[in-house]
Amino acid sequence: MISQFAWVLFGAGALIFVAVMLLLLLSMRRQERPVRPALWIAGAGVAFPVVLLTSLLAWSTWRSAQLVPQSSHKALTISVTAKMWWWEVRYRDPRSGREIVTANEIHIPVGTPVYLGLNASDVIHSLWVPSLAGKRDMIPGRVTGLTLRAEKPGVYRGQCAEYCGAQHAKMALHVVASSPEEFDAWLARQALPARPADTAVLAQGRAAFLEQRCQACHTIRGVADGSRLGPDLTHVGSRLQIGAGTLRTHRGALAGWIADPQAIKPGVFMPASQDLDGASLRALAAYLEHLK
Ligand code: HEC
Ligand SMILES: [Cu+2]
Repeated sequence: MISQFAWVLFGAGALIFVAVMLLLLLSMRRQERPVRPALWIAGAGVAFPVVLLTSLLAWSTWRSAQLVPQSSHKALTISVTAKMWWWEVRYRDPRSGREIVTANEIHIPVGTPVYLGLNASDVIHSLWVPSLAGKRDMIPGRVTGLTLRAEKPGVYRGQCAEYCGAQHAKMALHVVASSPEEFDAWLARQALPARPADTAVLAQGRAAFLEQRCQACHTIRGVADGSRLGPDLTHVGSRLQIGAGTLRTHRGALAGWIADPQAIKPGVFMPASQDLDGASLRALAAYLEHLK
């Protein structure tokens, strides 16, 4: 639709340009005046542009009103909050009505329109998933919206498209489109509290999480609820990447991130845990990886 727009406006502009050039050529070759100047000015100088520009304006206004059918009506609604430098994603659990919070990954069912309510909590960001939709700014204190629809299952990468500080480049996200059944199963798993730590190593990892006071910023539902300064980690092991599209989720990446997030995303609002001993760090990484 946007390309149709561009072509119509470009075509009309090109026609006018060619016509003016032809008239210019004619006027240079002929000396006598075939039309009275007053008529010429009123006709070609006033009436012609008024009629043409008004109709183009009317047409483009009418078309742009159809451009974004922004409605949450009957569509699945997901809210996305942009933060420096990650994305908080919230769903409403259809069973319990409770909120499900995740990060940096938007799961959607294919073939249905999905309405994203967009907001930002610090500076202006912009959501851009090039394969699915245009950009939409995310502005603190204001809710904007964007309707997405994926026709094919797959993983679509998105990126913050409005400069928002040091780690703007490492503020990516993934839209995961799957069949409605798979989506429902995913949502049901996300609604569950964190998996229990049922081995000695996992229990050691969970203990390290609490000892290091990670819960000051992170929630693991069922373990430590509350803070939302950092991404919800209840199901962090199920996500494709950590650090907003920076590292693939696996034990090694988690350990590296926890030991020194500043080396991976300098300036990030998470302190390094350099006083963790090796065994506890490994256990903590294993514990987080197991939170599927
Ligand atoms: C001062 C707040 C704060 C503390 C304390 C903190 N974090 Fe974080 N953490 C963050 C923020 C903010 C992010 C998001 C960074 C980004 O991607 O830009 C983050 C990201 C993460 C991620 C990646 C999550 C994802 O989905 O991308 C993991 C894993 C993590 N933290 C684990 C921990 C662990 C384990 C501890 C304790 C040793 C800890 N954090 C302590 C603020 C904190
Ligand atoms: Cu940005």
